[in-house]
Amino acid sequence: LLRPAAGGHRYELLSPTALPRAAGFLWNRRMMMQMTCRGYAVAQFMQPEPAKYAHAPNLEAKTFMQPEQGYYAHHPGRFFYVRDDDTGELFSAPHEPVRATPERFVFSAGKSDLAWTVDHHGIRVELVVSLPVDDVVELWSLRVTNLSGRARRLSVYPYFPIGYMSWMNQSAEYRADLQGIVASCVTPYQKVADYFKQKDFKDKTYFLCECAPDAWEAAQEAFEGEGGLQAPSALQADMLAGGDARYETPAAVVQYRVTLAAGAAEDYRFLFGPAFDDAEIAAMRTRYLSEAAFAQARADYAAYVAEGAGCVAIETPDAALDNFVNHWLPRQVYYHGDVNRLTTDPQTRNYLQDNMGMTFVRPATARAAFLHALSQQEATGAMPDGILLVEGAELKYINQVPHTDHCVWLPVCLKAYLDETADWALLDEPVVAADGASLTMAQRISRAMDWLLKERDLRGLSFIAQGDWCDPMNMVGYKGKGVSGWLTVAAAYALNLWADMCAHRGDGDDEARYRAGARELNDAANHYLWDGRWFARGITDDGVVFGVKDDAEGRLWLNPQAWAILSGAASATQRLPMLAEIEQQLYTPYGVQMFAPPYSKMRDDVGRVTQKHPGSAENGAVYNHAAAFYIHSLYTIEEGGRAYDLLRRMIPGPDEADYLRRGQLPIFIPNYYRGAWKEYPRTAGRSSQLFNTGTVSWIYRCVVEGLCGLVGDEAGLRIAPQLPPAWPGMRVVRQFRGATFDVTIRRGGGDKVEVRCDGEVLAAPRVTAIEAGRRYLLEVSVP
Ligand code: CEZ
Repeated sequence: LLRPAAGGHRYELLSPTALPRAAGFLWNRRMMMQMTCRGYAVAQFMQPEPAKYAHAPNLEAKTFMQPEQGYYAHHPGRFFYVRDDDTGELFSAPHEPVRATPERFVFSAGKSDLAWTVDHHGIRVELVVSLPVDDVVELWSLRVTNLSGRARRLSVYPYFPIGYMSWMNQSAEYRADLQGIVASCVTPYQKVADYFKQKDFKDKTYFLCECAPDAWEAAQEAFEGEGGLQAPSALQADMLAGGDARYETPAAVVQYRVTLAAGAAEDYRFLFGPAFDDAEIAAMRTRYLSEAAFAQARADYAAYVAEGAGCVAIETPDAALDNFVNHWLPRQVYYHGDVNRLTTDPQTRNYLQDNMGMTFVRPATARAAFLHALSQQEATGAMPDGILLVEGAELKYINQVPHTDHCVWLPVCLKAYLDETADWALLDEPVVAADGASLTMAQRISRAMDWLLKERDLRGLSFIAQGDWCDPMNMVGYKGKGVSGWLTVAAAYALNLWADMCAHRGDGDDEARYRAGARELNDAANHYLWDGRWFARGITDDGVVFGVKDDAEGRLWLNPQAWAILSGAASATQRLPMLAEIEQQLYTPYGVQMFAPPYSKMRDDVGRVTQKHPGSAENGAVYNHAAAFYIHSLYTIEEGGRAYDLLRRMIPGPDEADYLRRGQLPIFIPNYYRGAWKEYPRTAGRSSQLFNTGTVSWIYRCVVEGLCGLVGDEAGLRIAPQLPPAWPGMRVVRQFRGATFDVTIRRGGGDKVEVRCDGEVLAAPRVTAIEAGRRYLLEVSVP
């Protein structure tokens, strides 16, 4: 059904029906595309806001990537029909729309391309799509091979639906001068001001052919006719009719007639993408549409993706885990950090956490991002809801809703960066904000911490306004009184971390002040929110404590527990019942749920989270971001066994039943797997397929710092691996401050970690005076 290939660099899925929504994704700095194994595609590019060039007509909030994206016959996709011109027999690759049962099917997701091999009735179709590094265009190659042992007369028809572009103006035609189909539209608008914003939009979608086709059709309905997409009417005729689309829904279909001798093959290349005008289309053709240019673009793009290689390579008893950690996890971290999920106003918490991940890939990017974020700090010390990345960007959607947690992420993410780089000079960098005030980074973080201390009620608990980390928890505090239990302990954790950093900088007064603030927050949490066996999630505007044992729904929430562990609010005695209750109430075979039981109806003193489908997203799914916090917290209290168990459940597979249930390839972590394990067992474990998630930076950190236990400090590398109980050992190659650490970890007889460095026993498990460029051999024995 599924297997790694090319030493883990690729994953192959051998059925088009078993995991129908299984998909791979590609991105560059201007665009992204996600394609399912069956040929459906969601692609968007930045102009500068996300926009589409192949359209589905009926998506609400259509610039979002949707969880569990639904696909249907007319959904955008990239399809290739093949007809036997003698028998009329038809099939299509990758699988849609004909859905013929192939003799062989391989969907091969690579790091820098997606590929398919589909055999049907003696004909092999091989497809590859890749992207260039810095342009918005899909590079498609197609090879058709005759395996049937006799000559065949075929028609080959790429079919790239363009879809409903605009109710104002849309059309398409074949352009002999450009050798392809060009569709044009006017992005709809009504306000005059939008004309000026949109007049430079790329309102053309082109499909270019390297070799002139024999025929074409540009109108979707004319192509489909009465036959439907499984047997389009236009494919009943000998040749496509050469039609155009005049205020009709455009499609790009071309026909090649080819006679293939036994064993012979034919290659084709195509470009698909958006453009402003003909000149741009012609330029793209010149730049990319040749065998040599494709090869060069693929090599360049592969090199770009390879820059996101991360800082560890592991060899453990679990080969599937190794594949994921060595190849795919850093790729996903890099995607988030390098292109900020292709938004112009990332949520502040996302921006900071995505850059926390970048610390392990390219620390200079993280550094610049922390400074950039702080340059948008408000005069009050508050951080805005989103960080604007380009000139003219605006805070949109969720960023217009006031959330109160953004300051927390500053010390939290900085901690990982400082551990990795020891770049303490960063804190003395001047940062000028919009009001012209120039403060050092350290002063700005202090202001942010002061803001957190100020935004509390009389009990000392943190106000939630219209949300904290949990976006849709929008009605706990919209009247101005409600407080967040999670934010209270998260703020305490942030203050403690900042107090540590102040101490390190020799700033004793600040250290004392923030330490005292953290203590107050922790005390308040214990006083008002400890429910006997766990911490409550918050207190509503009307004074109702929720996330407590008497709640029939939303009884136990993971985040307050994870962060109470991190903040120190939870004593070792409190942790015992907490961990036990989490295991009992929240564990599923697919990971740990964000809370349970899920809400079945609106609770208007909690908010929109209760309206999501039970078990989906924040309403009691295995929300991986929340699970990652918990895993991280477990590593900090040396619960490595529990931590690893949950970390492993986050990755699909390796057994077939698990793949079928999740419906996803082990090439990314989705933002959630369905929860509601007790209420809706049939759908539990199903992947959201959404690869945008704050999870990955945390999981990478958990692997490096927790599992491998290779954490930096101001002068060296500390070594404290936390092997899962069943493992006899593992190997790690860790890049750290320019040096390479080749680490062999074995379970030894002792009762503490013992390290030999280049053969010599170290007095403590820590390597100092690290020399860049050197290779260190570490032999580590763990209890
Ligand atoms: O968005 C994420 C946010 O990007 O939800 C997380 C939050 O911490 C992240 O910053 C948890 O709430 O209903 C909503 O608005 C949702 O909150 C989504 O937009 C959610 C999506 O899952 C996108 O990844």
